[in-house]
Amino acid sequence: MSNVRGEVPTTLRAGVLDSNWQFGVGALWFDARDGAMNGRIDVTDTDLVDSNYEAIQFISGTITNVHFDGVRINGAGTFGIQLQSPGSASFTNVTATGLGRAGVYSCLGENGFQLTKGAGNSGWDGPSYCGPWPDPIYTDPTNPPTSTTTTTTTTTTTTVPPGGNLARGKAVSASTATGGFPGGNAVDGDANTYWESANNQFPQSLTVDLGRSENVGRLVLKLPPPTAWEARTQTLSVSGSTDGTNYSPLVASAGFRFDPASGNQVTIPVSGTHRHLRLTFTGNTAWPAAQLAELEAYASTATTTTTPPPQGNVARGKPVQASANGGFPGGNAVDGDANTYWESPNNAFPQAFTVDLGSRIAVNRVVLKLPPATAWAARTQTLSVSGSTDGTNYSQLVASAGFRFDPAAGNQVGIPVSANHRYLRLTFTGNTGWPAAQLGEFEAYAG
Ligand SMILES: [Ca+2]
Ligand SMILES: [Ca+2]
Repeated sequence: MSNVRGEVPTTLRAGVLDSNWQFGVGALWFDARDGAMNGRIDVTDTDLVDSNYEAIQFISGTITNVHFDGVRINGAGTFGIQLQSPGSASFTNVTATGLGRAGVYSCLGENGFQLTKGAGNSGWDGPSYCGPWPDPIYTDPTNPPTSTTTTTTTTTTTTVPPGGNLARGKAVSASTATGGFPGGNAVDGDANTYWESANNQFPQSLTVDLGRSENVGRLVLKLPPPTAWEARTQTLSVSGSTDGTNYSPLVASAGFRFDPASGNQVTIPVSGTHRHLRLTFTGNTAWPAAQLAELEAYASTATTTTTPPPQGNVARGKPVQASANGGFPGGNAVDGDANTYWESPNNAFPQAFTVDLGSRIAVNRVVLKLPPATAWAARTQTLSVSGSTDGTNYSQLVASAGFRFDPAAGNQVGIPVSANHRYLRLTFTGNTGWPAAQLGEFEAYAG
C-alpha cells in the first residue's frame, strides 16, 4: 500500500461501533458476504494507529489468500485481529502494541481460520479471546495501560437470610483489576459480570470481608454461564483470617475446572469460622489473568437439601446446541440479554436451536426475542417447536408457522406450548429479514 512517493499510509482512529450488530468494526475489514474472496490481496507497509476497536477484521463469508507484510498496529481499543468467518491469511512483520484486550479474537476453533505466521511478528501472540464483546479499553501508546490496585469499600447492612450467600455485596479487595472488571463484580450477585486481574501477572488475589466472623461450609466460584466462554482451569488456593492480617490456609492450591457445559462454576468445601476469605490465583488455562464472576460463601456444606420448583426463565444459562455464524454463538440466546443474539450461518436453512434444560421441566410458554433496538427492521421467522426427553427422539409441540418480530411490539413473540421435556428445539426454515435464523433470547416458563 505504499504510494509512489514512498510514503507510508497511516490509518488513524478508524473503525466504529456497529450499533446494530453491537461489535466494533475494524479499521481494516474484509467482508465476503456476497461471495468467496480468494484472489490475492496484499497489505504491505502501513500503520493502523489508535483504531477505535479492532485493527483488522474478517467478518463474513470465506476469505483466503490475504497477505500482510509490514503492518504496524499501534493502539487498538479491543483486538489486533478479529476473526468472525472462516479463511486464511499470512502475517509477516506484523507488530502490535497498545491492544486494549488481546491479540486475536476468535470463537472459530483451532482450524476455523488459518493464521500463517512468518518472521518478524510481535505483540499479538497468545491465546485468542472468545467471550462477550468487551468494551474497548482506549490506549495511549505512550502510556500503556496499567492495572490499578483497587479496594472496593462496598458496605451493606443487609441481613443475610439463613442459608444465603454470606459474601454478596460485602467489601472486597483485589490485588489488581483490569479496566471495566473491578473486584466488586465478584460479589454483585450477577454471574454475568466478572472481576479480572491484570494480565500476565500471577499470582493475584481476591479477598472478601464478610463483616463479621461466620461459619463457612463451602464456597461457590462462578464464571459467566454463556457457552461463548470456553472451559478453563484456574489454579487457586483458599485462605481465611479473623483479623484481616494473619491468614491461614483452608484449601491447598489446586486446579479447578470451569466449564459452561456444567454451569461454569465450582463448589469448594471449607470449614471453620472466618471473617476474611481470600482466593489466591496462580494460573488460568484460557486467559493470562484471574477471572471470577462470583465468589459465594455459604454456611452449609450441602449444596441443596430441597429442590425448589423452577421459577422464571428455566432456559437461561442452560447449554445449547446450534450452528453459528462466527461471533454469534448459540449461547447468546440464553444469556439473559436480548441485545446479544445467536445467528446461524447464512443461506443454510433449516437451522435447529436446541436447549438442554438439564432435566425434565414442565413448560407452558416459550418467549422468543430479537434485539429490541428499532434499528432492527420487522421480520417474520418461520419455525416450529419440538421437545425431547432423551435428546434423540423429538416430538412436535408447535407446527411450523410464521412468527412476526417487530421492534414496535418489543421484537418478541410468546408461543404457548405444553411440554414436559428436558430438551426443547426450535427449527427455523425462513426469515424475511435475513437469510439465517436469529434469536436474541430463548425463554421458557412454567407459568
Ligand atoms: Ca458478578
Ligand atoms: Ca441474548
